[in-house]
Amino acid sequence: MSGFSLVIGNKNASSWSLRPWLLMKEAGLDFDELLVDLFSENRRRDILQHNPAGRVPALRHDGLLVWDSLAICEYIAEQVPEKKLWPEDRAARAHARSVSAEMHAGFPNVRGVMPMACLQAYRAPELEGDLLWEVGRIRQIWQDCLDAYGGPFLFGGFTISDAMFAPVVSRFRTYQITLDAPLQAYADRMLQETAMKEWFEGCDPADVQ
Ligand SMILES: N[C@@H](CCC(=O)N[C@@H](CS)C(=O)NCC(=O)O)C(=O)O
Repeated sequence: MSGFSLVIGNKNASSWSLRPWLLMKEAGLDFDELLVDLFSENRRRDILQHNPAGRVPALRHDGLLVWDSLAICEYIAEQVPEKKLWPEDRAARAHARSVSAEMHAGFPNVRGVMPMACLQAYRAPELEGDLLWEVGRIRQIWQDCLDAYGGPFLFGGFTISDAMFAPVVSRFRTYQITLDAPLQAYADRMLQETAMKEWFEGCDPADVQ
């Protein structure tokens, strides 16, 4: 037993689950995975057995329950401070927290029009209105970070911010969203991470919204 148990949804579709799962893998943590089928008619009952908030992901550790993807990522960062899952520099850390919170709370059009479907390849949606603005905002966030911290990840080494944007990287591939070369290089770098590939290997293409 590793001591960590992470409750997650179907890997092909559960963007919220991917974030802490990826962070824990990148941090080299050993953990048990508990899978809940979000496409089952019993999903609410099944999730409630783990989390009274009725959502995945949720983490059990040391007698504690931690739920919500960003709260779990924060908790993990505290468990392994030597992994520097937030940037060490105060200003960079404030920046990383801001873009992570922005991703966590925002981008409803990206979520709604382009649900995560890791193994699928779909035609690009019409980029207009609020969707165009949100995609442009993500491009801007990534560009600002890569310019300021020099890559290869948003804040240099892999941080919580990369985990928070990982589902967007997958969505941009699925929906063929074009990116300038430095941004595509970042997305490709993420897609080539061993842990991302492991997540994709665990996906079932039948699990689509
Ligand atoms: N803000 C939450 C959102 C979690 C969430 O919405 N999870 C979805 C799956 S990706 C869920 O549990 N859905 C269950 C349901 O709708 O019954 C987080 O960051 O963890």
